Amino acid sequence: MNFDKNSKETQSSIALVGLGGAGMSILKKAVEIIELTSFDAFAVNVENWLENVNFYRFDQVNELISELAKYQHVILTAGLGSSGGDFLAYLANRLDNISGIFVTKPFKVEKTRLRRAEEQLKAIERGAIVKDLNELLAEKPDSPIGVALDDLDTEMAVEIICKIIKLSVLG
Ligand SMILES: Nc1nc2c(ncn2[C@@H]2O[C@H](COP(=O)(O)OP(=O)(O)OP(=O)(O)O)[C@@H](O)[C@H]2O)c(=O)[nH]1
Ligand SMILES: [Mg+2]
Repeated sequence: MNFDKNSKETQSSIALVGLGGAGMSILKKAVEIIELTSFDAFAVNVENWLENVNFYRFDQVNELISELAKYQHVILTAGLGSSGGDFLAYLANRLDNISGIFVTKPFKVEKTRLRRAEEQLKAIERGAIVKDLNELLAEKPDSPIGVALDDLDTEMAVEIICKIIKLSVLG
């Protein structure tokens, strides 16, 4: 992680971008697990503040795109179905240095969001790793939903970190 934002020498070659509440939650897990020198962290449209994470709002999209274009690899993560997913699709189709997309698909009860998520997936012009939250209910029927989501965010973060390590090794 880059502690001096203006110093090119310390900028990592990998940016991890968490969009919306779920994206931030996954990003936060990744930041907790892996050393911050491995990637630069970006959060978009989130409420919670986190030290050493670069924050952007949706209306700062152009600034964000120029910032992300400087990286060799960009990894995006969000819970599809709402504004974070829309923004993820937008970024995914405008950057040519995307190296990974990690998203969740909403619960069936989130009918409108599920439809919106399908549209977002269709809009993303490249492959994405998709975790279906409905499988979570089947896998952990006895877990309180908050705990199951928390575990899932950790699993997603671990997958993202594996990707970051691969990219770091392979360049
Ligand atoms: N991975 C994960 N997904 C979640 C969690 N909570 C909710 N979700 C899913 O993520 C979807 C998007 O939620 P948010 O990320 O909060 O949406 P947003 O982009 O911030 O947009 P808003 O609707 O304005 O909150 C929800 O519809 C759920 O399916 C969580 O803790 N972890
Ligand atoms: Mg939210």
